[in-house]
Amino acid sequence: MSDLVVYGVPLSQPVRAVLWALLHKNHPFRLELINPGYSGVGGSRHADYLAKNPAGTIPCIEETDSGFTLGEAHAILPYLARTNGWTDLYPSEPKAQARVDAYLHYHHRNVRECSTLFAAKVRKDLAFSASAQEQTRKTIASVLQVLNDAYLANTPYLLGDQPTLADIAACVEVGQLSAQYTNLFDLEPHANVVGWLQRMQTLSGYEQVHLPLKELGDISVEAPTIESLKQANIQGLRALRPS
Ligand SMILES: N[C@@H](CCC(=O)N[C@@H](CS)C(=O)NCC(=O)O)C(=O)O
Repeated sequence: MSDLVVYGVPLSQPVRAVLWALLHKNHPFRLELINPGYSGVGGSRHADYLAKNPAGTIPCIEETDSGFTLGEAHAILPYLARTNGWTDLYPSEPKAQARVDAYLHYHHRNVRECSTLFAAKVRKDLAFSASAQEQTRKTIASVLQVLNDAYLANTPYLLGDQPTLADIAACVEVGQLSAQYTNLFDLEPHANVVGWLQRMQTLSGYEQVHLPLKELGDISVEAPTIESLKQANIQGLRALRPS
């Protein structure tokens, strides 16, 4: 079997989605650290990395035997599912599969906005104005309503009785905001979302990929230091190593 390399850092949401799916399916991989937004060696904007993923973002995967590389978490997850037969997470029945795809497309510029609040605290190199953050909060509020009142109105998971790639992608975004982790948004008014997040905690791999967030803790009042971000990523990396 080809060795699989995942490029990224454990604190990144789309990286965590890919790692979680791999851990859940007991699929071997190696995480190689790539710093998001950094143009030096080991950064996502360095020429060596851009040759693997022209978007300059993490995650990216590489299959060592063929040299095949692929960026974009929502291309990576279905690719891994298709090539490894993960039909529980990504059903092969066309209509059920299309529903997962629809969520994965909806996610961007909607659920993914949860990370803008996170980035505003941790990415000192990016400037997020107060009005932009206010707009982000409005988007998150309306997204939570869609998840709560539509996706999760009648089912325990977003698309039915079992978790799929859609749940993994959504959980890494929404869950990070909870009081248990960064405490950046009040999720409590959305009971279906809160119940779903609790159910997602029982999915294998959850603990490992959420360890860096636990390490980081509440960042709602005080933005984390570079050192605490580094420590959180180190703890996240340790959690992925076989004991
Ligand atoms: N659409 C991409 C987004 C990935 C993304 O935004 N990753 C961030 C880290 S969480 C990144 O690499 N940022 C690099 C930069 O800001 O230059 C995906 O889902 O894979």
